[in-house]
Parts: sequence; C-alpha cells; structure tokens
Amino acid sequence: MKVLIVSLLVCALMALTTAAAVPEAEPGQKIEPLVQEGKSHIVKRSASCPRGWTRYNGRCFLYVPKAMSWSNAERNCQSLGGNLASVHNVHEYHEIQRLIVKTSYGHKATWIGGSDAQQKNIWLWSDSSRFIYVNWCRGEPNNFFGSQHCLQMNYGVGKCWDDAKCSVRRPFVCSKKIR
Ligand SMILES: [Ca+2]
Repeated sequence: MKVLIVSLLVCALMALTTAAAVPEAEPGQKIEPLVQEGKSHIVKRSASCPRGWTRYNGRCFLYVPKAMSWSNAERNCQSLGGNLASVHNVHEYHEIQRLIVKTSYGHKATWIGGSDAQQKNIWLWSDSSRFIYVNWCRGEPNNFFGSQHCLQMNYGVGKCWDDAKCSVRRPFVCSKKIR
C-alpha cells in the first residue's frame, strides 16, 4: 500500500512539473517574448536646444535683433549660457544667415564672436574654439583708421565678413553647445 501511495505521489509531482515547464518550440514555431520590444513606455530624453534657439551641427543658435556693442552682445550671450557665435565652415555660415533672414527678413550686418582686440591680426573666437574658417570680404580685415577689432557678418553686397569698430551697435547671434 505504501509503495502504491509513493508511486502515485511521484506520478502526480511529475505531472505538475511537466505542466509548469515552458514548452519547447516546435520547429518553425515562433515563441512570443514575454516583454515585447518597442512597447516600452520609457521616453528617452534627447538633448535639445532651449525654446527659440535653432539647432544645427551639435550647437544651438539664437539671433538677437537688439543692437548692442560687441562687448555687450557677448555679455548678453554669456548670460544665456553661450557666447557670440563662432563659425567653422560655410554650411554653418549659411545656416546662421538663414536664421537671420528668418527672424529679421533681411541680411542685416550682425555681430558674431570674432575679435582681434587682444593682438592685431590675431583673430580669436570668444567661445575659445579655433579660428580656422574665414569669409572675409575683399580687402577686409582692413582695420580702417586703426580701430576695427570686431567681426561683423553680412557686410556689403557679398554678405561676407568685415572688421568693424567694436563700439558700433549691431544685432548679434549667440551660440552654445547642446548639453
Ligand atoms: Ca573693416
């Protein structure tokens, strides 16, 4: 009798164990994963620019239509977490020009972050990036009357770069890296 009971118990246990086991897939049969990919409710936060700034090439750009001296413009950009914009290739330059047109409906002469105020003919960007790409107008920078040490863009018919007196008031473009 004892043997019979033990045998029954073993059979019952085996049946339970088999039922609980995950069935193996038949050839060609696809097992649905318990958690389906792509249905996660976790929203990834991608880096982006503050409202009103334009994203381009890993940076954010802002055109400020209020005319200021170069130094005041730079200080304003700093208060917004950036600097006056630096420009590193023709694509960036055209993007900044598009931004100015979009906001001001024209190609206004505008401050960006170039200056040779520290040493004549040594041009630097205020955001410390390397000054390599240039888009000077013909005959510029000419340091006219020995008093032009700040870089204005959209100058003349060529909409190129000119060195201008830093105290002149111009609208300006800020840039900052995406964080
Ligand atoms: Ca000039």
